[in-house]
Amino acid sequence: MRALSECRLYGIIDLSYVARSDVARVAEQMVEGGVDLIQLRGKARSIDELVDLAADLHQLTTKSSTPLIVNDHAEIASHIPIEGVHVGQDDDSIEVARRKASRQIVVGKSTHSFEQALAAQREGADYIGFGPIFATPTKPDYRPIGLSDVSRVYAEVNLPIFCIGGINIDNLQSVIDAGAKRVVMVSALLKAHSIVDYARCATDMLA
Ligand code: TZP
Repeated sequence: MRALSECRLYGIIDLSYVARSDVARVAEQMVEGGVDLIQLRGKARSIDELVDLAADLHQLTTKSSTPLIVNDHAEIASHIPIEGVHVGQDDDSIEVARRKASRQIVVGKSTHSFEQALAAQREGADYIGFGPIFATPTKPDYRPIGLSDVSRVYAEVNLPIFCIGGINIDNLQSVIDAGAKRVVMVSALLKAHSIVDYARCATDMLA
């Protein structure tokens, strides 16, 4: 399985953008375009539905050694061999997520400030999301934090850091110029005319 340290582009299959029937096609295109790490995110979906979807998805992602992360529900990792879970500030702690998974998995955490990033490192996260950098329709209630803390967080937090929030091909260079080495894309990638071409362009820029 690909190590987190090798991951630059993180794609999220958010079920508010992708129909259930389209999940496999989207994942295949992400993999073909060079997305390094994939998350399944289904806010308000039942655990049973997410277990079913993640099980199918994992059969596909595992062929390319692409780690599959599931948002929020660590217990899913006790049912199927996904590689990790991602928790938010208001979700389970990292310790609880590890306990619920009941085996060794990757645990990532969303952070929305430099202080939260440091705290996530102390708490034992394996990686962090840092943002939203820009305003985003995917998380409309969150105030964007901008680019000013990006270089500081990369300098002082010794974890893989994925900048997230409103990132697309048009502003990606500004995020890289601010010091970012890894990013998450959700809506930009999912709404792209060609997910494969869009992801290839992003991975080239992040190389
Ligand atoms: N956490 C911080 S911003 C965000 C999440 C899940 C959404 C990012 O989505 P998009 O569409 O890439 O702005």
